[in-house]
Amino acid sequence: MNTKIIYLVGYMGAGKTTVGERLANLLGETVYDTDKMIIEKEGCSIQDIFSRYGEEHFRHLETEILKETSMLKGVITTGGGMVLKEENRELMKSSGTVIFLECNPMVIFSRIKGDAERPLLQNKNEIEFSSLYEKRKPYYEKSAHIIIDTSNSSIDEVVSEIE
Ligand code: SKM
Repeated sequence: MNTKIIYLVGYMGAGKTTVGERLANLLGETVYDTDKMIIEKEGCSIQDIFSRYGEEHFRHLETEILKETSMLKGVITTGGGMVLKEENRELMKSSGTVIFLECNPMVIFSRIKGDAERPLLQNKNEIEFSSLYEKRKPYYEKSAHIIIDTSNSSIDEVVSEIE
């Protein structure tokens, strides 16, 4: 397995960013977050990109950023929809180790509901949010070398399991 890069994939709110930062710290590596990189490069929020140019344009930017990060070394935390394109799944799998942070969508929903910076969360109730997760789950699973269930674990437990 290629461990030059550790990719964290999973649904929005699963804890990828926090786990990624702690993990990178522990390993003495740099952490890169694809959502943050897109925001910096485009100079506007993800919410703005979605509303001005649409989701498809965002997905294109996401793939471009992934290509850049695949040349780096470190921990890469990915947007919740990164696994949707086969091209992205293949690139991650061939350039690093992909870890899926599995989670219970009901638990996540209660934590992140109302977050205006998550366009795909807007106007969704708990059932719709969970059903989007169920639709995506096969893609997270397909993309991953390792699956870690985070539903009943603390951030520290997840980080030490990965370590
Ligand atoms: O990448 C962002 C964006 O809001 C889309 C997304 C998704 O499709 O689940 C998750 C976020 O990380």
